[in-house]
Amino acid sequence: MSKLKEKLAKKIEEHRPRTTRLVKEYGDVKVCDVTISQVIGGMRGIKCLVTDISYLDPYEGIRFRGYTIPEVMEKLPKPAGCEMPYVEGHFYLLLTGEIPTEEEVQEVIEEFKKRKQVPQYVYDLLRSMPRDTHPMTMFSAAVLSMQRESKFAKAYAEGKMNKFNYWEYMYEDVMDLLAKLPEIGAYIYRMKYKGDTPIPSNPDLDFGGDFAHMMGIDKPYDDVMRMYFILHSDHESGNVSAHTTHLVASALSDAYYSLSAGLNGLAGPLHGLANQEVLKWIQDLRAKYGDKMPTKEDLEKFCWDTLNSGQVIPGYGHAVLRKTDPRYTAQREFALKHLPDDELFQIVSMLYEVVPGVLEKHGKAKNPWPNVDAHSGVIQWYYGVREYDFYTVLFGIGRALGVLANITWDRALGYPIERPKSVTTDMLEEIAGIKK
Ligand code: CMX
Repeated sequence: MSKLKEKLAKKIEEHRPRTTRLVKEYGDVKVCDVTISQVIGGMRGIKCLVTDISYLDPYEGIRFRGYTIPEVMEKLPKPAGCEMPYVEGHFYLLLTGEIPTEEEVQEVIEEFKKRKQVPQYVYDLLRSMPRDTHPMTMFSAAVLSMQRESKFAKAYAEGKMNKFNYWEYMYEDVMDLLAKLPEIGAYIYRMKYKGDTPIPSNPDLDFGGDFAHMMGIDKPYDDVMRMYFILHSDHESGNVSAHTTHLVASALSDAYYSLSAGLNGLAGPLHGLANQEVLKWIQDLRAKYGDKMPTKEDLEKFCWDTLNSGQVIPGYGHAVLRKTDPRYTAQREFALKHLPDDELFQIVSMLYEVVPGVLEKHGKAKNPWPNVDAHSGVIQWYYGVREYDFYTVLFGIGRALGVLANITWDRALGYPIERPKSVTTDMLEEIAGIKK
């Protein structure tokens, strides 16, 4: 057993009695009430999911295992000469709740190395798809196609497992799957946009470093991607990609089925696809003003044109956050250091000054501030990744770290199949006292 798995086994044993006790002794204690607007309005704010891996405060933003983004970036071990921490160390933190030592990070790197070989049939599948297929469709299909490798599904079919060791097979699938995602993502990119010139993996590199190498982009893109994967990893359990992955896994579907489903949710324009929408929107803005740098007044007018045509301003607003997303701020700080004079970055900075005021005047969005997606495309663009329909795949590789850590714990703690109850409109009208 790997040291990471051993550590996890110990943590799970310690944690299980807490969950059992809450259900057995305090199962009837109320957590919150539910209103009609929550029932109709996408369950917004209903407290009905459990995760200890991250927590999103509306005003502070995300904490991973209790650590803020600056704390994570400062405390996790980094590769020599690099600005950003190892992605493997962040995964260790998400899974165990502990900041790993350099040696513990190296063990995860070794684990991934052993598991990173992508089966040939995945490449064959990707190559058989029409080249204009959206990269998220390719990515999700690649993940799903590997379901035949699932150790959980195989052991379940053989009747080998009992409930208490389900998680061990889930862990194996999660590690196998995560190790392959950078190569699959980079392969899609090079096949689709770079004249079908995939670059083989370099086994001596870490998750972020190898991804940058396979994308064919020089330093500091490796640091960009370490930062990017860490920032996008987890945002507690209620967002569409995390919730979908959890929901599908709750039926004892394996990690391949579950992650593929979560990625399909991430591909929606109100969720992860917003990063491509932001770049598209900014390119439309630039096309409108030609070579001239737009003024703040131009930007304001462009925002109103978007809103008046019934569209949302991509990259702004959030279902939970009520301030600037600290994931936006972390990327802004990186851009201020590495690309302060970039024209696109300057437009993004001006938008930060203009959009919140416009959205406040518009009076609909509960949160007028930027989210993670408002900034991510600009940095990718600067380092040469200009095919913006690829951006959500980058989000997906990062998001996999969080959702896969979560479903490992879901299975360890025996969370049951998810099954909320629906009501009819007649029933709601009766509850509201409109109808007798
Ligand atoms: N531009 C215009 N209108 C917006 C808006 C925006 N950026 N954000 C919210 N609104 C509108 C909503 O469409 C809604 O309008 P209706 O009452 O007509 O339906 C109203 O304001 C209230 O919405 P809300 O409660 O503030 O926000 P929700 O929780 O319903 O939705 C989100 C959250 C992110 C989907 C929404 O803010 C949005 O569409 N933003 C733009 C897309 C985006 O950036 N998505 C990425 C989010 C981060 C991620 O998951 O990757």
